Amino acid sequence: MSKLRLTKIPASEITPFSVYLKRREFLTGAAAGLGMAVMAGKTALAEPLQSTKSDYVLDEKLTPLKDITTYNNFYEFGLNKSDPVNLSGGFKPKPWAIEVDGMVNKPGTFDIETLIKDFPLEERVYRMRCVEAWSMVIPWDGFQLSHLLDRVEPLASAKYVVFETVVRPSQMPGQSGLFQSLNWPYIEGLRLDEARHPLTLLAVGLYGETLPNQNGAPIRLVVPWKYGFKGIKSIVRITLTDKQPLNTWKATNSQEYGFYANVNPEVDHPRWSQASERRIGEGGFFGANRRPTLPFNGYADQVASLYSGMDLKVNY
Ligand SMILES: Nc1nc2c(c(=O)[nH]1)N[C@H]1C(S)=C(S)[C@@H](COP(=O)(O)O)O[C@H]1N2
Ligand SMILES: [Mo]
Repeated sequence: MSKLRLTKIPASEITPFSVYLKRREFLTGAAAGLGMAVMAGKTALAEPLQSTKSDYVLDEKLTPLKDITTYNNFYEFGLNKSDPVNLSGGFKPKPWAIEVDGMVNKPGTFDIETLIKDFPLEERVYRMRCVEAWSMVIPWDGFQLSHLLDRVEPLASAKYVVFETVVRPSQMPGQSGLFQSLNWPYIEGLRLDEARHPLTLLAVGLYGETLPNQNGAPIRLVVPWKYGFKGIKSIVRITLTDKQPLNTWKATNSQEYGFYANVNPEVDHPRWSQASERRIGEGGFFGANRRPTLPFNGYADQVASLYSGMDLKVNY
C-alpha cells in the first residue's frame, strides 16, 4: 500500500508565480470546457489568492480543475453531480460572515475578508474520499480551523463543534420545495479534538483561486481523513457544545452514515464496498483507475491516535 508522503516546504515560501501559473491553467481549462461554469458562476474567475505552501502537501497527481469544479455533491443545488456547477450561478458568496457561538468565552461574528487577513492562507494538497467510493486530490487554500477556535476560546466543558450551511432557497434551487431532498440547514459536527487537529482546514479557495460556488463558496470545511460529507460547504455558523450533534446524513439514514465517518476500507457501506475507490479525472478502462482505499484515507499516522480504544466498526 502506498503511504501518504508529506513534502516539507518552508512555510515562508510565498508562491505568487505558481498562483499565476495556476490561474493560466484555470483559464485554459475554462476555455476548454468550463464555459457553463464561467458564464454562470462569475466567482469561478474571482481574484487569485496569496497562499504560502504548507507542510501538508500530498505528493500525488492533482485532479484536474475541471473535474473538481464540475463533478460535485452539493444538494442545496440539486442531486446530480452536474447540478452544482450548472445551478449555482445565482448564489452570492459576498459579503459573508460566520457566527461563532455556544460554549466559548468570546463569541463573535467574523467577516471572511478579515479572517483571510488575520490567518495567512496556506496551500494544502489533500486526498479527498467521497463515501460513494470515488476520490480526488485537491489543492486547497485555507487556514486551520484551530486558529478560529483559539480566537473564540472554547470553554473547558465544550466537547463538540457544530457547523451549519446557509439557508437561502431563492439562490439555492435544491432548497426550494420542488427539489426538497435533505432537511435544511445541512449540519455537520466534529469532536473538539478533531476540529483542533492541524489537518482540519477551513478552505476559501482551490488551485489558487477563490472557492467556486459549487465547491462551497465562500468557506467550507475540509477534513481529509473523513468521508466527503463531513466537509460542509458555505458555512454561516459554528457552535461549540457539550453534546454530539446529529449530522445531516446520519439524521437522514443512520444505518448508512455515522457521526465519525472516518475513511475505513474494512467497514463497508451497507450497499457497497469501501475497500477501493475510483480516482476522478483519470481515464482507463474498467478497473484501471481503481486503487485501494487507505485507513483514515492515508492519514493514519497523523490521526489514528485520536481514536485509540474506540471500536471503529461501531463508531462509523
Ligand atoms: N452544505 C453541503 N455541504 C456538503 C454537501 C452538501 O450536499 N451540502 N455534500 C458533501 C459531500 S457528500 C461531498 S463528497 C463533498 C463534495 O465536495 P466537492 O464538491 O467540493 O468535491 O461536499 C460535502 N459538503
Ligand atoms: Mo460525498
